[in-house]
Amino acid sequence: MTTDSHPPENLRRSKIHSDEMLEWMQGKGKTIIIIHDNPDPDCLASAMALRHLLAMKLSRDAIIAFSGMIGRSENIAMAKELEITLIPLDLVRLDEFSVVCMLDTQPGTGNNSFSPDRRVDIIIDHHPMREASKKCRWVDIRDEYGVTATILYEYLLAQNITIGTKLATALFYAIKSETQDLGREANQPDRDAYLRLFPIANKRLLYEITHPKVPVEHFRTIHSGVENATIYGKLLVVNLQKICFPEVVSEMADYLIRLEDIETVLGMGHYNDGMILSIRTTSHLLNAGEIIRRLVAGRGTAGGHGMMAGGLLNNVPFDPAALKEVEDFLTRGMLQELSIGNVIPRKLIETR
Ligand SMILES: [Mn+2]
Repeated sequence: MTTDSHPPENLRRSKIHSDEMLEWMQGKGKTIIIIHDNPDPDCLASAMALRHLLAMKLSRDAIIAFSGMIGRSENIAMAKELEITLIPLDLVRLDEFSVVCMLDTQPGTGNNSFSPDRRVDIIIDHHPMREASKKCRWVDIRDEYGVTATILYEYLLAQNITIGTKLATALFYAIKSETQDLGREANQPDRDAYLRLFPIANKRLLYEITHPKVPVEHFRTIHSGVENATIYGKLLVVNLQKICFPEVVSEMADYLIRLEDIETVLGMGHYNDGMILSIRTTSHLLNAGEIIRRLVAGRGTAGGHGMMAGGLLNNVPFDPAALKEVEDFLTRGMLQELSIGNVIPRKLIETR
């Protein structure tokens, strides 16, 4: 709690930016909030918060649109328990909207399905700024933040808007999951938001979200992940082969990075016509986002931050030879990036 009469710099920035943005939106018509494909807790909570802000300040009901699917059981539970209404982007008539907002992603990044030729008015994100984003009208990109939801939390605070228990739970869970309880890439504003939201978050709902029932595929994926993991010194590479939903690759990367002596995990899995990729690292000397962009250069799209990143390799046919070729090519790239030479690969689990 700030007792000082001058709020910290970040809150002042949130106040000025949200004031001006809301003022600009005053006379405008229908509003759409676009989040990234295969939504995660951060973009879900951010969208819920922006929708609430617009309802309270402008009496405007915005719609939240996404593409892909929600596959991870925790995220399905979050959308259900917190009643977050989402509309598939393909079902939306985009010409009806006069204000387009994009959250936790930016135009043309490859992780949202909004045509890069269309106008975006508002971007709120914590990924590094893209060239194309600079021409949008309202851009609030803070790549020093661990979570986009923290920025939206600050807007609500700055605008004196009451945060109900479901919204508080959503924002709290977004910060909790994205930063792994403030342990990963969290900054002071994320810590402040987490601590202030904790008392108002509903603990029973939080429990439902963090302990969902999971389908048998979850255990099959753990099985195949453990069986298909190869260790190259401090690097672990896991090829999950065919996956049922995209987020499972990052989920397994988070699971396997806990292995002793492993510093970096490269995960991959085949989905639709491509290969979903995820990198996790505990090394502060590496930048996962830059590494993954170099790995997929010319063959797909990728992005991320220092310790976590994701990407997609396009046009990978589903056959064992092609999957092996992709795994070998990415592994070579990773070994080069991490300057690992002359290492004898070994399986995580030797099977007979
Ligand atoms: Mn995020």
